[in-house]
Amino acid sequence: MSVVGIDVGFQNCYIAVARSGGIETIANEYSDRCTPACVSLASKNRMIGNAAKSQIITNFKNTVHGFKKFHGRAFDDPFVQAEKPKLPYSLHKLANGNAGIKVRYLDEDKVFTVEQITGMLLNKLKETSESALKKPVVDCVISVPSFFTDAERRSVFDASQIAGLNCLRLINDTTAVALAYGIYKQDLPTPEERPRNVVFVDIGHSSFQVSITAFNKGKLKVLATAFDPYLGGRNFDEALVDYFCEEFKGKYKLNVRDNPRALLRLHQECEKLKKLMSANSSDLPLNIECFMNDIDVSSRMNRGHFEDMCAQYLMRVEMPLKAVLEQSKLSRDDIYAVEIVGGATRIPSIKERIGKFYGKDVSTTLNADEAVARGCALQCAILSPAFKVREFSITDVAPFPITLRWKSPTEDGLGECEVFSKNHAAPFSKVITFHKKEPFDLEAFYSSPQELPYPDHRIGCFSVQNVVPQPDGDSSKVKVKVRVNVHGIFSVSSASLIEKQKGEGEDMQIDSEPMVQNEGRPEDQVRQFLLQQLLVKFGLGIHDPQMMTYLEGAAGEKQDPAAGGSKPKVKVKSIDLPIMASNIRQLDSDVLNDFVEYERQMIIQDKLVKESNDAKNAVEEYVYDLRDKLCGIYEKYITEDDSNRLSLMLEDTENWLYEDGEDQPKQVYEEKLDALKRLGQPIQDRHREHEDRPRAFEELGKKL
Ligand code: ATP
Ligand code: K
Ligand code: MG
Repeated sequence: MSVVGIDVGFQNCYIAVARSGGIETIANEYSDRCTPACVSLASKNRMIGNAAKSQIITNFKNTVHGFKKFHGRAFDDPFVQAEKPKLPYSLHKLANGNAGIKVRYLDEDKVFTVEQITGMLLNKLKETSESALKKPVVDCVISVPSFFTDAERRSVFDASQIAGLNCLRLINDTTAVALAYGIYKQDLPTPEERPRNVVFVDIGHSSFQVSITAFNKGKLKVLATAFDPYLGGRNFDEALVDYFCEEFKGKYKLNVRDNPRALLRLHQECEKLKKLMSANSSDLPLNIECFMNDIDVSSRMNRGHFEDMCAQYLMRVEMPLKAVLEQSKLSRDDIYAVEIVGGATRIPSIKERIGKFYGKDVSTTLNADEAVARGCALQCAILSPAFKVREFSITDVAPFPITLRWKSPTEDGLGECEVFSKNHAAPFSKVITFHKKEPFDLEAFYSSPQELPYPDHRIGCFSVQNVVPQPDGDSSKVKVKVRVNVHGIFSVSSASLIEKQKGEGEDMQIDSEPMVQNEGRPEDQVRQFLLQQLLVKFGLGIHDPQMMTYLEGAAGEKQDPAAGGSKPKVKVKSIDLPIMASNIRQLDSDVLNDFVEYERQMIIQDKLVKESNDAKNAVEEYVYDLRDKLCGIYEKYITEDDSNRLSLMLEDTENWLYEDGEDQPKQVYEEKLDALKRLGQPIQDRHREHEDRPRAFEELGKKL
């Protein structure tokens, strides 16, 4: 079994794998450890990663990038609407209201969901890891921003399934970084000692995340997380683009915003300039040849000016740093180190502000680009039964509080209970007891919409079915298990009805106030989750709520904590109740299956195109090679007549390659190559024989 960690960035993706020597970040076929989060659709095939990035300008309408934050979002979502005018490709409202991506593919208009696009990207990353490991890759751990809500997480998870991956955990970026930091540390305090508190800051292309994590030997516990989901390196690129657009309007009378190609080029140049300014505080040039209307443009910029231009963004750096410290209830003196990762932390002014806020120099112990992927691979190794790693327990947090609401017959209609408070440990399960005579619905939602970086605070509705009164007409005790699972996804995962046995004299309150009990250690959920994964492998879909019930029944409820305590134990019979989930934002299983199948077809199509291209290149190479040799080393081994005839044929083939032979199936090229080889091979053989003869004599001489 392979162990793979994937950092799916807004701009850059990294893969790390576990090998016997340890965790290793791997390079793709371009010897690049970074694979751009970019997918380009064309009339014959798709290009993904580096190949797609080179299409950004030439095929701008069909080259998709900057899509990570469309996961789980509606077309009408304010964030999506704000992004739309900035995108070189089109968005389209899907039947379910989600944002789809409209492109031309195989000479047809086609709308892909963001799950499909990320699925394509993940599939590429899967292939890259397969060629590095030289074996199939299925199990993996994928990173997501810590502020991703249920809908966004479910959407990324669906994407992983489209790519044929078995995602063992969606792990928060900063938690992956914390794991990469802590697992090899030999000098962590013992569990009895005060923990070592470390701040992790990750500022990427699109967002800013920070966590404070407490380490002891063998474990890490995230204390709090904070974020600015809309602050990242791209804001700084955009500030430069805005500035130069304005300047070129006056200086060259150019309306750059009307020309998507020029605008994309300016973006690329501004990003380069931004990076140069991180290393250099002097005046730097910006030159773009043939920028628009055959005009060359040039300008200058320096760090001081740049920082003034970006003051509004630089000002925002402090807020998450402050928020996370407050939530953790620690003081600056309690912080052992501030570790920074993510490309945008290389901006000197950002780095400086982070250090200044915590009153210490920031540390760059970790590889700023690869730490997330490495942490993912470590988590995958821990979860994989096939791999032996140091025991390390990870406790994350649920960043947004979650509330359940239900209809209550007694009160003014509604009952409500916050089941997970802000920064509650996760993964985690709880059991809530209801007293009910009939089936009931539980509405789950995020309790504080104002702090949610997502426009809809509803999570979903969970109907607890088959609830009946007790034979004596009393309400039944219904135990409902709610959980935030290893992916950070909430669900009402199981319910059971506790049947009163004869002789039980307990007073049942007809009361909808739930009793909340903490149940089990968080690690239990991981075990349950692995069991679930196992069942998925045996073909049981995880979209089936019935199965969820079965799973919980199989793995949980080893003992009933409510039955313990000082009261005498009463015999109870518990009946599992089915739960129907609705309004959950995830793909229906039949849609998902269609996408899985479609992805497979696209892979086959890409492979066909690649094979035919390779076969075509082989013909071309053979033509050039043989022609060279006919006038060179083969000259003595062919008659002039034959040579002329063959040359003519080579010329015909070359012309054919540019005309009718431009785009043919693989076999046509293979036949062409065979026909040429039938003529070329005898010449080559005669040449080789002649070359070998003196050598053979020499060898013979040596032996004699
Ligand atoms: P996200 O984490 O938001 O999903 P990501 O993981 O793709 O995005 P990173 O790869 O961490 O992002 O960082 C990319 C950003 O860092 C880009 O904006 C890039 O321009 C910026 N960056 C990289 N190197 C430098 C540098 N030397 N100076 C300034 N910015 C840089
Ligand atoms: K990244
Ligand atoms: Mg990132």
